[in-house]
Amino acid sequence: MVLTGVNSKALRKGSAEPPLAAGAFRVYNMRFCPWALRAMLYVAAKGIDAEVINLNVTDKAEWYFKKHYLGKAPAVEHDGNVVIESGFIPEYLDDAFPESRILPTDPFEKVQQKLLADRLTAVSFLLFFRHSVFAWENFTTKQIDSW
Ligand SMILES: N[C@@H](CCC(=O)N[C@@H](CS)C(=O)NCC(=O)O)C(=O)O
Repeated sequence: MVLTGVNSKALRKGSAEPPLAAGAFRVYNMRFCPWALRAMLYVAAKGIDAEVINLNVTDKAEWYFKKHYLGKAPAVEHDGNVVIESGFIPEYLDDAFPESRILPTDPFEKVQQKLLADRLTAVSFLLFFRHSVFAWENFTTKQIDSW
């Protein structure tokens, strides 16, 4: 598994859409975003070769709205499809790459996993706010640009 572009500069308004090679798998990421990290962790855990495009979601690139109607991170692009929402991306990845399935298939276990994911989302949301939004004055477009 190779993740390329993890440390690439965050793209913002005015940037050009990076060309996507045929058959390439792409993750639209925002650094330090817990929802984007969820997508990145699943892609890495499943061993998918992926190109990571970092986004500045405080100054969104115009072209990105063609991928995500709200311009949020994360999203994954694969075989001409863009899948959004960190809660749905793992399910998509397991269906598209069943050879490295992570999520349970048993109906009861599936529900337990979703309940756990919901509970953990609430925790990661609180941590994200504690570390970024409560320090919003330091969380500027300029700072994200320098990541
Ligand atoms: N429900 C979404 C939330 C994603 C989200 O809010 N991402 C933030 C970055 S941490 C974002 O893109 N914010 C920009 C915006 O809200 O316009 C998911 O789970 O994928």
